Amino acid sequence: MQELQRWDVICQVVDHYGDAGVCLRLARALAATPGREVRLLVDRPAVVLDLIRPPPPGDAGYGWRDRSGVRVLGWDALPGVAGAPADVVVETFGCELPPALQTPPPTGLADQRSPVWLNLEHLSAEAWVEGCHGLPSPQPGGRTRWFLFPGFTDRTAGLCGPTTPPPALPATLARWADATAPAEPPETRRPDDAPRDVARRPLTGSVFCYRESPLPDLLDAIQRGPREVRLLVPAGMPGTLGARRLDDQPGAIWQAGRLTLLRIPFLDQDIYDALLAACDFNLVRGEDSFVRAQWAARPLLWAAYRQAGAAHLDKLDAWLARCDMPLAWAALQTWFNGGVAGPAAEPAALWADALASLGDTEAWAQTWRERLLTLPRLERTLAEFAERHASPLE
Ligand code: TRH
Repeated sequence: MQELQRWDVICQVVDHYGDAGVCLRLARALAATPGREVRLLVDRPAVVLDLIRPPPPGDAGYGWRDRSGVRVLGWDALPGVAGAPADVVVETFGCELPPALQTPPPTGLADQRSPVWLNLEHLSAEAWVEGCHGLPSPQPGGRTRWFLFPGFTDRTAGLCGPTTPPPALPATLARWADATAPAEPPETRRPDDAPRDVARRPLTGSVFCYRESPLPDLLDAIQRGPREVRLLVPAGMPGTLGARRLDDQPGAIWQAGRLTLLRIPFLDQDIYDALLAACDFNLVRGEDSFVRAQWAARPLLWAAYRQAGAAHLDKLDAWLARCDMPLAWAALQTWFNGGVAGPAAEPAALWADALASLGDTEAWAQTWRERLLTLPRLERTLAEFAERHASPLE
């Protein structure tokens, strides 16, 4: 067994937080193996730093040292700090290598070999992924770039594991996440415009979706629905939601009917994971929060990242077929993503059905998490794959 200790994870931020979020998650998981040195090389370090609270020590010249030991570096800083070439380079989502890494390391030196060059692709539950996972792509100069695909079967690279141990929620956030506890300032306006399900405790949900998601329609349904719901809305999510206006200040509240919206800060990535586990259900998006919500083992509503030709609906259908969640929640996902959810799909009915099957969906979420625990762990798959394809030391 060779010892591949120096890893570079390469990140290019295309939009939002997902590129940075997936790469930080992977870099941390890789760094958990003792003796491994992991650098996260990112074109826009500020986006990675947004996910780490409090901010890690460091600066743009040296880079920032994350609490996991990962060193976060901007592509700009690379020529000055290049140091020894990595044993493994993990490009993500087909991004180009930063210019400083495009020249292969010199060969013929005692302890030098070409790095293993991996490209990690986006997550999908679609069947074609198994056929593409692990394929080589020969490159000019005799190097090989290997394509690895995360996924939901043991013939893919699997998923990054759950955060262990799960961090505790800060006290204020824990209070906000407990819909049975009063939020500050006191909630006041409660027009009696919907049948109230007094036998049931209020629910808490978190909300992280896209501007184009039909969130205002879902909020209308919740507001008029049978059950009290408090939704936690992170900073950065729009506060204008249909006729509603939620202030940006953490702790701000908007309330009417069965619905309370409560603004929370944008959280540290690990604390966000803990929040997902503390909520009764979660609205998540993209890739990383989608996976974390599944590890959290709570009912989830996924806003898939919209793609040309409605390719995101193929991704959604493939995941729904694999995870076999209760039909009412599956229909809610399809509607929320712009698909055809059934003949009578309108948000109020979809929400009422989802509430009626909440207990079944909670049980499903636990079972599905158990299934995910049997999958390969992404960080291990990458390490084992790199060991198998490393060139021998010269
Ligand atoms: O932000 P996303 O929509 O990201 C994306 C990107 O658009 C990307 O280009 C695309 O490739 C990908 O989706 C499919 O959603 P995602 O993937 O869930 O990433 C969000 C990250 O932000 C995730 O790591 C969780 C983190 N996060 C926090 O750390 N704190 C918070 O408070 C919240 C709300 C999120």
